[in-house]
Amino acid sequence: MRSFSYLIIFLFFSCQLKAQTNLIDPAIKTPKAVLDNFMDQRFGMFIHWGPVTLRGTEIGWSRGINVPADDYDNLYKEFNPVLFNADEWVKTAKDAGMKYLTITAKHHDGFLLWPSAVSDYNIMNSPYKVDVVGLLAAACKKYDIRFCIYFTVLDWHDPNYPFHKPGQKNIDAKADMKKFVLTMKSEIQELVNNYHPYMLWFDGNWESPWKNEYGIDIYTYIKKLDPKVIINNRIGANSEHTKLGPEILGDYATPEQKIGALNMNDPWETCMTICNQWAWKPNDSLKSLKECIQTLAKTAGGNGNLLFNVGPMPDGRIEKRQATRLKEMGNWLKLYGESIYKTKGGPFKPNEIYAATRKGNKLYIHVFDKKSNELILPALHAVLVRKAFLLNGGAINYQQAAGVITLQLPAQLPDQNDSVIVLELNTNAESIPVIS
Ligand code: JFZ
Repeated sequence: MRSFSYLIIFLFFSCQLKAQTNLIDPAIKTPKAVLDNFMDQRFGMFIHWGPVTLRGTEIGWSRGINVPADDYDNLYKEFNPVLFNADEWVKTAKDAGMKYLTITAKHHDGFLLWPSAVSDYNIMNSPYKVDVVGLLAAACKKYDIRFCIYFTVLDWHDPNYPFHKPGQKNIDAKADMKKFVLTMKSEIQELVNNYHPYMLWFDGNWESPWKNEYGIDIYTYIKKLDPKVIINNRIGANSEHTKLGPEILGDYATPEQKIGALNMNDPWETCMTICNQWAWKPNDSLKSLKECIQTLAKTAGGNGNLLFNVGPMPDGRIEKRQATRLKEMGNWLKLYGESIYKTKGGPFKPNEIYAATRKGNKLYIHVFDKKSNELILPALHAVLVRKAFLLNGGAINYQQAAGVITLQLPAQLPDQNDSVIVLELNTNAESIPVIS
């Protein structure tokens, strides 16, 4: 009897394991080399945009809350962003040192920024009548920026989706999820076939109508259209976006509005707004340059990417102050980019004083703040510092005793936001285990 129950338990767990590891056929999962390439980019531009900018409220979330649904759903009839210039947006990303760009082709309000044969609720029925997604894809190609597409799962506008506004609890009996998933697939087919995105950034997967089986179906479908497309971890029925694992669908984790934790195994990308709101809001508070640069350095220090969001205005332009802030980040990256792009994070955990990145035999210490004349780093055993110097500057005096590295900081740090000290090691910095 006893061994029988063990058998049952064993069978139960092995079935679970099988179900988990077989979520997606390993033969079609995005190859590691593709994801490694994605993680080398480190910095991308997120763009939240649509007719809702005419009201200055949050995209999707304000529908039926701050803006009556009927008003919201008719905004596209006035949406005429005549100053939109795809090249200018992409140049703004390029000058910021960004390597990829992700546009909200479809957000929770269901409006499509591309000419679609699937739904009339699209940009060609606005007075503007311009293929925003297509022009951005072309501009990205021109400036060598990888083009990515945000696509929502939940759609509060579609009658076939059971919820029609944020927080709704009662299911619309007239909704039809099977038809809804078919619509999604047709839209995704248009996007993948016409614009060849590097990545699809799904979102809105946390409401109860969405099931893992739909996510598996969509992931598999995309891979048939283009095996190389990268897919984030918001396509299965999970609401925990910071995690990755065999039970979670998708290629990389997506912590939101917070810097992800140091992780040398799972690829991740933090998405964060340059102001507070995702979509444009007049006079929204803008992050300081210090916060912007340190966010990027702490993200790289945790071995992740930063997808930094701007919300262009209803006339089609990115706000001058947002573009200026991005340019300032780009200026910093021109000097210090070596310590960000194509690096790994760690081995130290990022904190308020410093973060570390590494490449080859170099360890880059990003110094945020000078609390005293010395910066003491945790012990690195069996690793010797051969040389220490400021990136773009002179030598740094240091001692190393029992592994502990003590750096003598200059009287004044050369960069008030992030000064980088390079430590040349006697070994490959990338193989040092994480110091916890
Ligand atoms: C989601 C979107 O809803 C948001 O509009 C934006 O596009 C961002 C990048 O992703 O953010 C979320 C996700 C989950 C919740 C709220 C916002 N939630 O569960 O309350």
